[in-house]
Amino acid sequence: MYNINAVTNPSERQHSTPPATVGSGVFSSDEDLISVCKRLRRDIVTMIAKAGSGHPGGSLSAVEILTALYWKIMRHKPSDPQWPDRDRFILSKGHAAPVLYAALGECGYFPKSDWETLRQLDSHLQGHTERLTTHGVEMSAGSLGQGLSFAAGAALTGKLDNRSWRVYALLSDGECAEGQIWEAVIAAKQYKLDNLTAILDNNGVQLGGFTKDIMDIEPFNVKFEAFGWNVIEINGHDINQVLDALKKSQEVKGKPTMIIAHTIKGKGVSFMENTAEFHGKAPNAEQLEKALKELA
Ligand SMILES: Cc1ncc(C[n+]2csc(CCOP(=O)(O)OP(=O)(O)O)c2C)c(N)n1
Repeated sequence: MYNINAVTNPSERQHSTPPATVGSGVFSSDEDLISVCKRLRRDIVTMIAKAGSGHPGGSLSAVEILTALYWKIMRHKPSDPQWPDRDRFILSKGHAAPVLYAALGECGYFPKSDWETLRQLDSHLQGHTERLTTHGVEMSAGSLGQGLSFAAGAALTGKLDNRSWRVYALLSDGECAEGQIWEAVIAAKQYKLDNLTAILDNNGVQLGGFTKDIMDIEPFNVKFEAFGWNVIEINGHDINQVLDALKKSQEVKGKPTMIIAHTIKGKGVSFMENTAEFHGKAPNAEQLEKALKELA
């Protein structure tokens, strides 16, 4: 197990030597991405079931987005998580940590067996992401609304330092009720952050029900356009649409891009789809078996 030596004061935690699992190069894979997505979904439900708690719904909705980013779009080195020239991925919806842990584990940032320790006290895989303990995690998250500000700051840093790496940030629709998101939207346009691509996992469901019933923020497209962003709308479960949108965002000059990805919360597991029930609940043994059958 990847142990952080039971350091209890988070400020004392350090990255240990990265695991040399996939050589020293930039990650690349020719694997069929639809198979990768299925595998990530199986990883997610399995690790959450083992932990007995966690957030399957918003993890499953983002699978194609992370697969496109980590398998095809981003330049990153699992053997060197702090590689200065890496593209940065910011998971603003930190409760969806399992989808990021699944992608990072599959890419070789840490042994896959670490998933079994999800949410345990001495594990580096906490319920919400922690930058100082998990290889590949760029931002400690969990308090919604902060990730776009962090991403805009990173993108501005890249511009000021004249670096070619890009920043990708994943937001969620319920999260957009946070005012800080809109402050970041304004700032990213002001600083012409065309090295920033944000992706909105627009699954329409949050912790306690449908987003439109709790705080209706739609329509997103005209709002982001009015704030000066380039906006692309896609089906977030069509991997080719996700790839195309991400590539297009790399070509845009003078403004940031928001990809509104229409997704389904709990995608891939029938009884988790489009419901708040599995926002933050682990499947029991019987439900896990059913989920894995559906994801076979
Ligand atoms: C600032 C803040 N308020 C409330 C919460 C509690 N919370 C955790 S997840 C969640 C719902 C998130 O829904 P959404 O943003 O749509 O995410 P997704 O559906 O993609 O899981 C809430 C309210 C939080 N983590 N942070």
